[in-house]
Amino acid sequence: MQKFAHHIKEYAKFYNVSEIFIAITGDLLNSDRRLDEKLAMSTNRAKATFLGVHLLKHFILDLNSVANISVGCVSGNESRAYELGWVDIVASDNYDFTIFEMLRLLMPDINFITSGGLELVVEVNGHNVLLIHGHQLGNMNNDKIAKVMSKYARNGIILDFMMCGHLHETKITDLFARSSSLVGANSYSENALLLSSRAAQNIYIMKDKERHDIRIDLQHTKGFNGYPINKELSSYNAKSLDKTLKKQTVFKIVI
Ligand SMILES: [Mn+2]
Repeated sequence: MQKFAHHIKEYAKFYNVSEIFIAITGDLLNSDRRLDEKLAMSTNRAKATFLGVHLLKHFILDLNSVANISVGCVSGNESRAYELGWVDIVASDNYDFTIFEMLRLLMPDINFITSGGLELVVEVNGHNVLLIHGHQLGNMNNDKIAKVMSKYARNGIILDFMMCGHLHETKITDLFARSSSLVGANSYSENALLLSSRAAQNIYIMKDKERHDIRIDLQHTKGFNGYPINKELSSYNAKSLDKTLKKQTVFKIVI
């Protein structure tokens, strides 16, 4: 995230940007309903929620040092608290919504926008942009994208652009873009979906009538130490590389 913020700030300077909209497209937390996920989890959902809030707070403040910030959020499928749902009351029973609302409480000077559900349309510098997680979009081919666009057109909203995530692999086209994941591939995307991918995120520069889409590679983080959350990591008892290496005996008997 810190590396991503570094590159956002570089592009913001290059394009003389004064407003940044952070689009959170869901799945801030992984699910723990499958055995694979249980074995790979670093901590439980409640603790991961707070760690997510701490990390995103640092990220937002970092970007806020160069521009005004708005944040939008939709819910994903993995981050659901209970069941995957399609009505807002079920869709918002989701850790994405929880993390987003905690950030809103923590940061009253930042503009937070959510529909509380699975889709959100935001006008960014004249571009009508749909935020959607992507589990609704199947293989995300052009037919699916056109269907979503026509659904909105029937309600009088002409979408200029759609952005999503979900598949952990970058795809950028003229009217639709998907971000990879900050964590890169996971076992599901790599071994079940057979998608080879790298940690990456996208930046979209919205100019008056044009858009520049940029993929930022985040696979390697050399030179970045990360945001200072060591205190929170230990208080929320997350698994760390250190903890897996250091085995301490409870009682030391010295003779
Ligand atoms: Mn997902």
